[in-house]
Amino acid sequence: MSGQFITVEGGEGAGKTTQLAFMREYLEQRGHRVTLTREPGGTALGEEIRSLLLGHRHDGMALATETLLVFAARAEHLERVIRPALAAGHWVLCDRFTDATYAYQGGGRGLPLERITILENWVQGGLQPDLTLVFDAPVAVGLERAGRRGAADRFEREETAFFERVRAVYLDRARQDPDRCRIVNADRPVVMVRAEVEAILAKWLGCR
Ligand code: T5A
Repeated sequence: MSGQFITVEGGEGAGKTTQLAFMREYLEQRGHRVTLTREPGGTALGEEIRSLLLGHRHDGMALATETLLVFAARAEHLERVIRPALAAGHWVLCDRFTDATYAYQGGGRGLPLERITILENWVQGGLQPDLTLVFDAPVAVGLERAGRRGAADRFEREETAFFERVRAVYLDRARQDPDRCRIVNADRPVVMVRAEVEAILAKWLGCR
């Protein structure tokens, strides 16, 4: 089987990174070579852009700037990591991708979604994830979990309504694209979420 592109999405503290470690283990145990990466970031340049986006040095950054930085990091990521890994037959597990831009810059900040689609078409040239898991939990639950990590980044300082809009866009996109997306109830203990993730992967692998 050729390389597959799997993304995980969801609001702050939904538990994506925790589950990605399990997903990697699950796939490697079944003989797949896995490239685990994240956005924004995943390359040296992308990680520098990440620090600009998440840090507080440019708190008042314009929405267009923020969105273009996200896609600049993504262009680099696709060119240097994602496309080469897929071409080499690796399974790419990516912590957030373009659904996050629709959710955060579109839903959260109010950027017209058509503008994101223009950038998506340019930068991705038709490449889309094969499977996307959307981890869904009430905003308060996710923020409480994320808050345990310490200092809030530039996004985590937004108000609750921002994250409610993010959540709504994620759920909307997942429901509109059921072939690609699976919604995971993340408001449960880690082991229960893991069991659902494994069941989704097992079923999906069985259909490939
Ligand atoms: N962004 C990103 C955009 O605005 N546009 C874009 O296009 C992209 C790609 C990235 C930020 O960038 C923005 C969105 C984000 O704000 P980040 O730090 O990568 O920043 O943000 P998150 O991905 O949200 O990282 P978090 O660590 O906050 O969330 P995770 O990965 O969902 O959660 P995780 O697994 O690290 O867990 C958080 C805590 O909760 C515990 C864990 O042990 C950990 O302590 N936990 C649970 N506790 C109880 N029950 C469970 N089921 C738990 N699962 C995990």
